[in-house]
Amino acid sequence: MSDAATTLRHRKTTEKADPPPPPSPKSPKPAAPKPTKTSGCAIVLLVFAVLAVLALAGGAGTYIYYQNPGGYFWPEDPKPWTVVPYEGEWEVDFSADVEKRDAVVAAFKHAWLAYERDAMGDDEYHPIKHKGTNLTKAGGIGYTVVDSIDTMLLMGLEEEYTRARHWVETSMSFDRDANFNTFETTIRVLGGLLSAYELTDGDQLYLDRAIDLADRILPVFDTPSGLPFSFINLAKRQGSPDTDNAGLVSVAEGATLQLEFRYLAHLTDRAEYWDKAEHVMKVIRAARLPNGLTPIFINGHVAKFVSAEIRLGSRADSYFEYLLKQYLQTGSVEMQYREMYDDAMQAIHTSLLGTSKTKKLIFTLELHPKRNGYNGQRTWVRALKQDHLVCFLGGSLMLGATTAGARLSPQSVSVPPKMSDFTPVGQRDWMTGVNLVETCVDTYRTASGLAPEIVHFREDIDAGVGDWYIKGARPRGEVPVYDARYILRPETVESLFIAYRLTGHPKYREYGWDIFQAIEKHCRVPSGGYASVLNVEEVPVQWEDKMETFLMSETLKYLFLLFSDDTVLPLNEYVFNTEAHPLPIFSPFGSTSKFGSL
Ligand code: DMJ
Repeated sequence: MSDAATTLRHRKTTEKADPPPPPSPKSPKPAAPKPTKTSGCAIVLLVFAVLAVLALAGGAGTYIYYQNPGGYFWPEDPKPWTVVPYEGEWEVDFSADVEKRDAVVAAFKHAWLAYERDAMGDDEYHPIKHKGTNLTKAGGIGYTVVDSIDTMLLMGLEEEYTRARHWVETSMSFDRDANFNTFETTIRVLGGLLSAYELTDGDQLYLDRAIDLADRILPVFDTPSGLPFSFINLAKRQGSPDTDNAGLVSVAEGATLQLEFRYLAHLTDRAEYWDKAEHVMKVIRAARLPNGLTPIFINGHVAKFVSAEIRLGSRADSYFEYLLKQYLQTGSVEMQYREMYDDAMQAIHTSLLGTSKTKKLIFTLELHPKRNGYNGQRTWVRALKQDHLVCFLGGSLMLGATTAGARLSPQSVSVPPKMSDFTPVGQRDWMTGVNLVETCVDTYRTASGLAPEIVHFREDIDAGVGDWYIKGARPRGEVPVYDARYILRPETVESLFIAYRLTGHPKYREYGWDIFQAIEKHCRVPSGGYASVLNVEEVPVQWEDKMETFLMSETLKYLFLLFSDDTVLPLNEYVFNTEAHPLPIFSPFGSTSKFGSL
C-alpha cells in the first residue's frame, strides 16, 4: 500500500386465466373456438390452423403475459426475519487492517501485472495460456483496463494507474463494427470511466470517453417501448435484439443502466441520458405484476412481462440492486424508486424466501412457470435454488434498512444499529439481510473454501446431509457440472463489506479473510493472474483458464475496502454500480432539475 492512496480523493395460483396477448404486429390473436355444429374434420382443420398461426408467429407473439403468479406464501413460523443472528457485544473499530489490506493489494498486482504482460488492452484474460481475447473480432474496447482503473486509484497503485491511463488516452477506441452487450458495456466500461472521472477529481479524458461511449449506446433505447436492445453496434450506433432469447429483454439488462446514464446526465447537463434511462423504469413500473413480482423477461415490443422464471439471480439480480441505489443516488428524494423498492422487497418476503431445515439458514428461492398436464392451467413451482449472484442481496437489504428503513433518518441509525432505529419494515429487511449474508458465507464451507455458482436447498433432510447441495454433482475425475464452479465472483464479499461498514462486527472481516485465503490458495496462478475453479468440492482443484474482469473491479476492490478504514468511500456519499464502480451521491435539484421523474 503506497502512501499515495491517502492523497486520492476518498470523499467522498390460483392463477387467473391468462389475459389475452396484447396487440402486436407479430401477435395474431387466435379466435376463441365457439361451440358450433361444425363437423369433426372442420374442427381438426381449425385447430391445425390456429396452431400453425401460433407456430409461424414466433417471437413476441407466442408468449403468455402474466398478470399474477400469486399464491406462494412461505408458510413457516417463525418468519425468516425473526431469526436473530448476533450474540453478545463487540467493539466497533473501523481502523484499517493494514496487513490484510496490503495482502489484497498484492493480489491485485499479481492479477494486473500478468494481464498487462500478456494481454494489455484485450477485453479478457486467460492466465494459463498467457493470452488475451476480445469480445468481438472488431477489437477490444478496454473491458479489463477500464474495469480495473478505479481499483488502482483506490489502492494507490500509481505506476500501474499511469500506464492504464496512457492506454485509455492512446489506444482505446469504441469505433468497433460489432455487436456488444449493452448491459455489460454500460456497467463495466461506462461505469468504470465515470468512477475514474470521479476518483481523479475530474480528469476530462474519462468524461470525454464516457460521453463518446454513451452516445454510441443511446440508440439501444430507440425501440417501440423504449426498453433497450440487448446489443449495440458501437461503430454503426445501431441496436439489435437478443436473438438467442427471442428478442426478449431481461429485467436486469433494462434496469441496470440507470445509475450510469443518470450520473452522466448530471455531469453533462444533457437530459437525454437521464430521460431514456428513466423511461425504462417507467415501463417496468407499469408492467410489474400486481404483487410486485417481476419475471426475468419482458417483451420489448409491447412492454409486458412474459411467462418466465421469477428469481433474484441471473437476469434479475441487479434490477433489485438498482431500485435501492437509484433512490439513494439522488439523496433519497425520488419516491418512485422508493416505492418500487418497497414493493419488490415485500414481494421477496412474501414469495421468494425459504428457511433451511437444519441450520435454519434463510435462502432465496425461485418460481418457475409450469403448465399443468391435465388441464393446461399454469402453475408456479418453487425451485429451492440460489445463485451466487443473489449474494449481493444480504448487503443490499442491510443498506436499505439503514436508509429507506430508518425510523427517523439514515443519520440517526447507530453503528451497529439498534432495532429501534428501524421501522418495522426496516427491521424485517435488516434481519433478512443479516441472515442472507450468513447463508452465503455458509456456501463457502466446501472442500476448497470457495462457493459454488449455484446451490439447491433440501426440502427434507436426512441425518448427516447438509442443508444445501450442488445439483448433479459428479464424482471426482468426471467433468464437473456447471453449478460447481467458482468464477471469482464478488457478491458475498460485497455484502461482507457493507455488513462490516454498518455494524463494525469483526466476524465480517474474518469471513472475508477466509474467502480471500481460499482464492489465494486455489485460484492463484503462480506465473500470474487468477483462474476460475471448476469444482469447489474437489481439491486439488481443476482450473478453467479465465480471469473474469470482475475479479479486479469487484472482488478485490470489496476485499480491499473491507480491510480499509471507513473514510474510504463512505456509504453515505457513494453508490456502487453493479460492477463496484463508485459514483457519488448527488442532488438532482441543481443543474439537473429539469430532468423528469416517473
Ligand atoms: C458482475 O458483472 C456484476 O456484478 C453483475 O451485476 C453480475 N455479475 C458480475 C459478477 O458476478
